[in-house]
Amino acid sequence: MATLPIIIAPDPRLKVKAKAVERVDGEVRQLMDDMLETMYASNGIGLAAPQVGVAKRVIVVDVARENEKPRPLRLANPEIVWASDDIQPRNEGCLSLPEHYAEVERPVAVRVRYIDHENEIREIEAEGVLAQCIQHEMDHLEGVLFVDHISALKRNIILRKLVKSRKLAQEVPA
Ligand code: K1U
Ligand code: ZN
Repeated sequence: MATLPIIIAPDPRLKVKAKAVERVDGEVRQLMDDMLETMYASNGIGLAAPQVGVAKRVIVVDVARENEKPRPLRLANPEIVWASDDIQPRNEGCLSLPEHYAEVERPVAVRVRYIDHENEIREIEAEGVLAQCIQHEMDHLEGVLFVDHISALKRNIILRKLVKSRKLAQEVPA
């Protein structure tokens, strides 16, 4: 397994619609495992393939707390087949928008069909933080970031701050 560099916004690779995988073979399984390692190393609860520069419809999620046994989920070609009418705002972060957070409204519960790491079609029903995280990761597959759900004013403030920190990090010390 390997940890992969995470792309930080703004970056055109985060705005691309990812392509479906034909089947989950050894290469896709390796990508899923590398993404999980990258997610755990970054203290995240989810990660989507476009965040590591791979435009494939693959996401990983683990919302287990530190004191719980890990519960990794590997999902290829995820589709929402049902969403609750109940919609709630929750605070969101993103490893591609480090140190920025905002409230995003999403359905509280969803049923998701996907292909697992053994190339089997499965469905899960998720609610609360798991449902929120799966929807956030699925947005990445459409080139959508959580800042696309908030006002243009707040979005531009966050993106400008990220551009500024990238420039500062690139400055060579005198
Ligand atoms: O997509 C990503 O960059 C991962 C992102 C997932 C996510 C977090 C919060 C709400 C929805 C989706 C993160 O894991 S960012 C890290 C973070 O905010 C967090 C980490 C541990 C617990 C709770 C939040
Ligand atoms: Zn994200």
